[in-house]
Amino acid sequence: MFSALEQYDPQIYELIRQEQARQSGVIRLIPSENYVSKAVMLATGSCLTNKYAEGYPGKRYYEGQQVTDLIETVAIERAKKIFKADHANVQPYSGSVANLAAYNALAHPGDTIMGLLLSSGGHLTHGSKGSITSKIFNAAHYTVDPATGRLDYDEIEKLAEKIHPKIIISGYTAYPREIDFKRFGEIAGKVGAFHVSDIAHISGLVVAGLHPSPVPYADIVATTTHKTLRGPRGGMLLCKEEHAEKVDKAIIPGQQGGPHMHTITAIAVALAEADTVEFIEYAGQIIKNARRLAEKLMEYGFKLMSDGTDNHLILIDLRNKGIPGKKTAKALDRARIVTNFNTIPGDTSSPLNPNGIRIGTPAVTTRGMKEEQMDEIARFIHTVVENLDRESVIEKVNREVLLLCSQFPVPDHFILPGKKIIHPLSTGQM
Ligand code: DSN
Repeated sequence: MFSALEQYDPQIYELIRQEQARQSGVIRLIPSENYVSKAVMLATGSCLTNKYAEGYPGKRYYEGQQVTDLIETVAIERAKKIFKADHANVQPYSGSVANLAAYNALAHPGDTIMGLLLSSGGHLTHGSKGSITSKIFNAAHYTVDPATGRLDYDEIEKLAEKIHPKIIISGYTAYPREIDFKRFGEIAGKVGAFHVSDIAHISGLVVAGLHPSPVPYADIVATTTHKTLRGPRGGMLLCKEEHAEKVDKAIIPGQQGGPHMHTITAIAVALAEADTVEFIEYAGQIIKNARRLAEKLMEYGFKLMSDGTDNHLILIDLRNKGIPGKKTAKALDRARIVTNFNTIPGDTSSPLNPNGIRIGTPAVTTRGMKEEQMDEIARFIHTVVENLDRESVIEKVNREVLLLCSQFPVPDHFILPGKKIIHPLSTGQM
């Protein structure tokens, strides 16, 4: 397949190789990113990309579904099994679409949805200003306790009692602590709200049994499939039987047309991979790595949101260092350490230049890195942060990172044939 690509479109082939070299030659700490297996990659690039399949297995609007029906049914059954859910819909194109469909299944335009504020770690689609979710619905937000950086369930309950939302959203994009989904279910029950849980970040930890599952306590659970779950880029909805029909209708005809069958095929593969002892070990190592990285960063004087982590994610509050997040993320990138700048709770700066950096361990753990390498990564981050404007120091870290990357190669299917590329990123280029 790749030689055909090289032959027909050498320009794109070369760009893919450059991205492959980049992914191989940097420490990827963006907590929502990962490296998929060869099997997932193959399924994503398979002939299923050629098929339209509007509808659901056994109820399609196009003929020729002899195989697609079987594949989607396998994906649904695997999702139901590993998440212990009554019903699964594997068609959402992404987490954003999945969230919107969950709201549309349970609420009407103008109803109130209540989620965590973006700057406290919520997602855009949890009713953030600028998102279509805040235009369709009346959005209200809770925050984390600024003193502890943690959810304050009593405050969440008080707000819910005051505003009586139609939907309460749990699950986050930048929250490093365990979530009490049972309590959310109780709060929702008390005020007559539905409970939607967005576990895009932690779904891999949930299926591994290393984070409590919201499935018993939420009306609908939404997730992406490519973060800790380590599948292709896609989305999924899980729900109780009573909401199954509404959920399916919210996806099609509600929001989507033809499902991306190549993605659903790869989701099926990823769900089988997640149902293994090896995956549980992987998920456990993600958490061990994140804890170790957090501890080491704190030893270097970094202030972390909530003083640590329970999951795969760490939010660094840079205010005590007196440096902005964007400048720090750019300097780290020049040192081959890829992060994203992020708001932190109570941040008064613009989201385009906030005071935090968000990092996580799913991708480096897939490369086989363990606690010892987390110590090195913490040292690299400390060195860069203490020397933001000293390019010679950043260049030295850059070389050390490249050496570390070479000792923990990316999965071998990443390597497309051709002349070896060293990712060209170096000091001063960004
Ligand atoms: N963009 C994802 C993340 O990085 O958390 C959420 O959609």
